[in-house]
Amino acid sequence: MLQETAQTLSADAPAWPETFRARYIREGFWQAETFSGMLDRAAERHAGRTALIEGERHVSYEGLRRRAGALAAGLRRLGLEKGDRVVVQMPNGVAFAEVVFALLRLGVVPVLALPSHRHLEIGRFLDFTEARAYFIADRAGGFDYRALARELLPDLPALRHVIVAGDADVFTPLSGLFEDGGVEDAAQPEDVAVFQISGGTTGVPKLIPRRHNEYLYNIRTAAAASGMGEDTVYLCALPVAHNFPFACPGIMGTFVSGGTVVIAPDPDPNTAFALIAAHGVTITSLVPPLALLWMEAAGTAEADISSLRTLQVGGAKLSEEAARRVRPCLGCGLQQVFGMAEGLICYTGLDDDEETIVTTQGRPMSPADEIRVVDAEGRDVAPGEAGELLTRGPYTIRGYYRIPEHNEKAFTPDGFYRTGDIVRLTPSGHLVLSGREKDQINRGGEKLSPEEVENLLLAHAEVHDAAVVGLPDETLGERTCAFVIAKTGGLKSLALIRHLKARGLAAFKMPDQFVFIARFPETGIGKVSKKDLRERLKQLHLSAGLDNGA
Ligand code: OOB
Repeated sequence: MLQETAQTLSADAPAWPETFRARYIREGFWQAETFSGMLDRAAERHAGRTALIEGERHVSYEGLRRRAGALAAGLRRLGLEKGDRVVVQMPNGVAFAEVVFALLRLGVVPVLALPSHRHLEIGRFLDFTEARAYFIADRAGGFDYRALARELLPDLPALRHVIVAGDADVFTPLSGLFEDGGVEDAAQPEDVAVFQISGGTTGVPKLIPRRHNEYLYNIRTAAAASGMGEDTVYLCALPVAHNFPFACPGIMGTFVSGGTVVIAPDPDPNTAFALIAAHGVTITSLVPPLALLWMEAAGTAEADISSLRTLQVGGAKLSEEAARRVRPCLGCGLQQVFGMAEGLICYTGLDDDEETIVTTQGRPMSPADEIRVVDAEGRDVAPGEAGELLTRGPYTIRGYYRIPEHNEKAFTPDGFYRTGDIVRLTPSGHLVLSGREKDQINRGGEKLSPEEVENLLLAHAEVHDAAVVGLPDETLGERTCAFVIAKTGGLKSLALIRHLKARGLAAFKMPDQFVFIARFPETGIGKVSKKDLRERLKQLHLSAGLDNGA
C-alpha cells in the first residue's frame, strides 16, 4: 500500500528520460541525497551554529534536526505516510521549517502554498492532490486561516487533519505533535519532495513536482552562484514558500552552506532594516517593487545596514534605472535573478562588470542548462535576436503533476520547457528579458492568469463580457485592469470586487482598476483571440490617455 501511493505519485509527475537521468547522475549533478540527509549532515557539521532566528528565538542546526524528527514521529502517529500529499500554508517562521523538514523525512509531499492564497486556490490544491492534511498558522497578516479551513472542510472528503501553529481552536495543535525519538528517513533521492506552484494557472492548478536530488542540486548550485558560506546571514523577507526565497538559494541554500537564516515577518523596510542591523545580515532577496521601496526608505533610515553585501532581485524585471541605484542607495551589490518554479535559474555573476549587472538578467547557473531562443515557428533565431526562451536541464521539470494534456503544449517533444518569456542573448551569454508570450500578468513578481479572473467576472449575473489586461505601472511593472461590458448601466466596481472576494480569489489577483465600456473594439473579419483583444484594449486605453495610473 505504502509503495503503491508513492509509485502512483511518480507516475503522475513526469520524470526525465533514462538517458538524461543516467547522464545527470554520471556527471555528478544528481547525487544520492535527500533533504533529511542534508539536514542531518548540516547538524553533524554545524551542530551548535544557529540555523534560524525568529524574534528572540535562536534555533541551532542540531535543534532544527531534533524538532523536525520529533514532529515527523508525531505526524506518523497521526497516520501520515509516504506518498501522501498535504498543503502547507504558513507564514515565515521556524514552524514552517520544522513542518517542511518533518514532511520531507516522512516522504509526505507538501504543496507549498502562499499565505496570500485564499479559498479558491487552497480549495483547488487540497482537492486536486486529495490532500490528507492542511497546515496553517492560526492568524497571520490580519487573516484567520482557521476560518478558511472551516469553510473548506465540508467539500474535502480526503482531508483528515487541519494542523495549526498557535491557537488551534477545534483543530489539531501543531505544538502537541512533537514526540520523543524520531523516525528513519523514508524518502529516496528521486522521490518528489515538494510541489511548487506555477504562476497564472488557467483553472486547474499547475503543480510543479520538485524531487529531492534535482532540487538539492538546484539549491547547491544557487548557493554557490550567490557566494554563500558559513558566514552567510540570509534575511528571509519574501514569503518563504516561493521558490526564490525557498531554494534559489534562499533558506535552503543557507542551510546547505551552514549559514544563518533570519526570519522577517514582513518585508517592510522598517522591519527588515532593524533585523539587518541586529543580526549582521549579509544577503537577501526581493522582488522589484520591494527593492524600490527599500531604496526609497534607505535615505532616511537610521538602522545600520552596512553588513548587507548582496541584494538579489528577481521575479519580475528590474528596470535598468532602478538597478543602477541599488549600490548608491543601499551600499551593497546587486545580483539579478531570473528564475522560474519550473526550474531554470539565471544569475548575474557577483564579479560581472557593472554594465552587465544592471542591464541583463543573468546567465543560466548550471553548465548543463540548455537554452534555445526560438521564433513563432520554433526555429532558432539569429544570435542576439529576440525570441521565446526554451529550456531543458538537470533541474528543469519535464512535466506538471497530473495534467498530461497541458504538458503536451508546455513542453516540446524533446523535453524543452516553453517558458513563454521573450529574451535575447548577449554575446557573453547573458539573457535580457524583453517581453512575454504567455497569457499571464506579472504584478510585481506575483503572477496571475487573465483568463482565471475573466471567468470569475463572467460568472457575475450582470457581466456581459470581460477582458483582463496588464497595464504598465511604475512600481509594480504591471497592474491589473479589468475591462467590463455590463448588461445594465448600474454595475459598479465595488460589486465586482465583492463578487471576486466572495469567490475566494487571492487579493493579488484582484484587478487594481475596472473600466466599464459599451463594447470591445472592432476586431475586423474573422475570429480574434482573447489575447489579441487584450492587447488591443491595452493599446487603445493607453493611446486614448485614459490611463490615469489609478
Ligand atoms: C520566479 O518564479 P515564478 O515561477 O514565480 O515565475 C517565473 C516567471 C518567469 O517565467 C518570468 O516570466 C518571470 O517570472 N521572471 C522575471 C524575472 N524573474 C522571473 N521576469 C523578468 N525579470 C526577472 N528577473 O519568479 C523566480 C523563481 C526563482 C528565482 C527568482 C524568481
